[in-house]
Amino acid sequence: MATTPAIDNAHVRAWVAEVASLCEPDAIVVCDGSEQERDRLTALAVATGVLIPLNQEKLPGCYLHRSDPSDVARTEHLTFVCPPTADQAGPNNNWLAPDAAREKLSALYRGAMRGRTMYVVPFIMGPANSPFSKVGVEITDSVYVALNMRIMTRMGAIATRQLGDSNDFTRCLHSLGDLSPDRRFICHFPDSNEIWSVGSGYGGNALLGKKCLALRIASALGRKEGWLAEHMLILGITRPDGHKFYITGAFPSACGKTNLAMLQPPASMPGWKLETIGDDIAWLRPGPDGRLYAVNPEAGFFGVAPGTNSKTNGNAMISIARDTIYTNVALQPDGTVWWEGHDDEPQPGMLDWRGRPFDAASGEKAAHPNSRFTAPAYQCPSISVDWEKPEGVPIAAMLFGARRQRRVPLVYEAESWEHGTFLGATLSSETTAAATGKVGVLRRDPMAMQPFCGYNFGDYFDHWLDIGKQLSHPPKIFRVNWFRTDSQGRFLWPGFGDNLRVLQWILQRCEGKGEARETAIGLIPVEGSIDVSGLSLLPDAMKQLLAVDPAEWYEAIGLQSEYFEKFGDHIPGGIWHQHANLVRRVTGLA
Ligand code: OXD
Ligand code: MN
Repeated sequence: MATTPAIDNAHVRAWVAEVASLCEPDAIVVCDGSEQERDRLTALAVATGVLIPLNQEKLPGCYLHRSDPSDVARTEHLTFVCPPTADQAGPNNNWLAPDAAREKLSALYRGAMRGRTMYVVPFIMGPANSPFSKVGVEITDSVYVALNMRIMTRMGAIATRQLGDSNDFTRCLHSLGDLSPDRRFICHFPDSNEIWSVGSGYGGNALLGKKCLALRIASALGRKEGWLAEHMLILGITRPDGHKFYITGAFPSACGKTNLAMLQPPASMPGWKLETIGDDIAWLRPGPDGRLYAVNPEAGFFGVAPGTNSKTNGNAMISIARDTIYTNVALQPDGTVWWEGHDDEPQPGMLDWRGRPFDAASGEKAAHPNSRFTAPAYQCPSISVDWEKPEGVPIAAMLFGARRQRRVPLVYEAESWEHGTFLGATLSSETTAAATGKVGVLRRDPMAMQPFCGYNFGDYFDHWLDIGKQLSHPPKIFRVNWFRTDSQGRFLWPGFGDNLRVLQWILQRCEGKGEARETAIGLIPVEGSIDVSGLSLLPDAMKQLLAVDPAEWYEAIGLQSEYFEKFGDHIPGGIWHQHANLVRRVTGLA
């Protein structure tokens, strides 16, 4: 059996020894995050077929990984939150009693690392030395995970230093197990600050700093400590008049957060400057000045490849041109990569994401719809100078968006923090390929956190309301919907760079300017107050995009109360109060 290497922190050392005696690895490697280590692990991954080198002239430092075909997305039905009672996890989570979860997973971990190396990966979520930051240590038997964690977090010696001799770190245990979906579990123990994952090598299931720590565990920690962990991008916007704003946006997976976070102003809006702070997760805290401050806990992007091209996201294309790990994209004969929606035509003789010759006539996709790139954030041309500010950036506006063909207008504004919390709490979206299951089905996704909130949604809404009470200058809250279609299913709004036109109105509202009319659901832009000059929209598009149809909303209020009732008395009065307001306004009844 492997001997435990020298680890200064006694708590980490004891835990590593305990895991080693359970999992029985052949060797133990403690990661330091150095370039030499990256090169060594990469060479090993190539030698063992875990990574395929790409064309090093065209894509320097880039590699392709093909995952097991049954392991290509987050598996929400196999993801559990394990506080002492089911009520604490809430109906929004799968729950296992902590002891039962430990027993079940211990059996799967027993001897699981025989013949494998165990990597000990210390990491920081958040900028080093920020009061926002949290340290984790992931133990994994996947070299792919270790290499991805190096990109997605501040990994290695920097984290070991930050931890010092403290016992305050999230214990993240990961084993590929046998990759069988029947023996795949991702369990979170918020009370003991632990994550146990087995049976998957896929991003959100295996890179435990991301969804598991920075959202599920962090949301529960945030409730205890007075902050919020959210599934949000963070974007800096400087207007031509020099005013700088920061906004966040919560959107479900694969609904364009990365594109919005890296937005490039359209040619019609010269003089605007957009800066990326984060594309997936925001940690938010009330600041001493009564504003809400955000940091991005991650250090890289784990973005969806299909649909990414220089028109939809030119900054991403540059970010992923070097030192990037691609997962489940197609491989071209010249050693470059391809996916549906790529700039270039595919080369003949391409291999699909499983490594089989691609046959366009088969109707199958060349890249998996949830294929991904893992790229360091500093490679992004639009990365903000403020992205590692320890105190974070002050947020002027927060957006809640979803993929909705009907009912929900292009944009509307909440009347208050409480109303905005209600708009977030009532978010629902058509499902995407980011999780296993059917695509395009409408499901409720409060704050885009349905898969990621580590405790009862009712208590979470209450925590949101509490945070609002601590803010003398809260951000304004908006709902947006880039995905509304007309009766023939055509998108009414061009999206991408032109979303900046909507952001322009939002920023005006933040300054008490911009024209809005009161409606049953909130404040809607007056037609003409969003600048659409130069756009070739379908006739009547703006009218349809800004319409509020009481009959459609009548249907919504019934669905909302049915949903909230599932949470019993956990739903705070403020949310019911907002619901009652909506009912009154939609039905016209006093
Ligand atoms: C992600 C997701 O990977 O939301 O960011 O699935
Ligand atoms: Mn996400």
